[in-house]
Amino acid sequence: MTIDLYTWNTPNGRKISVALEEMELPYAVHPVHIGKGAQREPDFLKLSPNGRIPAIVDHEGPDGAPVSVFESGAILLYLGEKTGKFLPADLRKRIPVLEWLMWQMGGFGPMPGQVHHFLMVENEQDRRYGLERYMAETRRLYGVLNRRLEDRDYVAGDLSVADFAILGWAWRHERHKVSFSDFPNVGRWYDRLLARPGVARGLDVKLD
Ligand SMILES: N[C@@H](CCC(=O)N[C@@H](CS)C(=O)NCC(=O)O)C(=O)O
Repeated sequence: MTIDLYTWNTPNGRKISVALEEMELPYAVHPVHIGKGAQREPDFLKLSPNGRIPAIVDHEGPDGAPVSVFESGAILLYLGEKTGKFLPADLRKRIPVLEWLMWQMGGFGPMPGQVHHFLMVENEQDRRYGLERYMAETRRLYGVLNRRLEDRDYVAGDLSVADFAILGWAWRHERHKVSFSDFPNVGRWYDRLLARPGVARGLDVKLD
């Protein structure tokens, strides 16, 4: 049965369309126009109480009854559990997937997100302060990722939901002014992912 995906054309939204495509799950996109405040409408808040996209409704939940999930990291883990794809069952193998997924959710998203914000701030002094702080942290995180990818193809063993989570933000590297020429292992990982038809479909599908 089709999964309802409530989303918008943003990094956190793209993580889920990529995962759904790669997992070959049927889904229907319901655009939530965050520029017009649709994320604060009462019906959407019932699914996503934090008022942020993405959220999903799976009409065939764990016990066969519908279930809704918000927070992109929770959605990725749910879909991985549901399908048995891109999330190892073995605990030792799952640990790095959880580590790199949490690393993305806690830093490699919030930090470049602040760069996107401060790039639009009009006051020169405020913009400079914000950009200095958050660009430095964003570049530090790209450095961490670049070192991690020095001797491996994917961040946590086999291709996993952690790669999809990180990809959502790396997909916007130009917007937060990062060049892959400074982080060549990240660039190779990015090209490897984009060469996958499922990833390409997930990044292309219309979300707005
Ligand atoms: N931690 C949340 C963050 C979600 C998030 O920040 N979504 C943004 C779009 S990428 C949003 O809905 N923004 C609307 C707003 O800020 O009001 C997740 O990963 O799902």
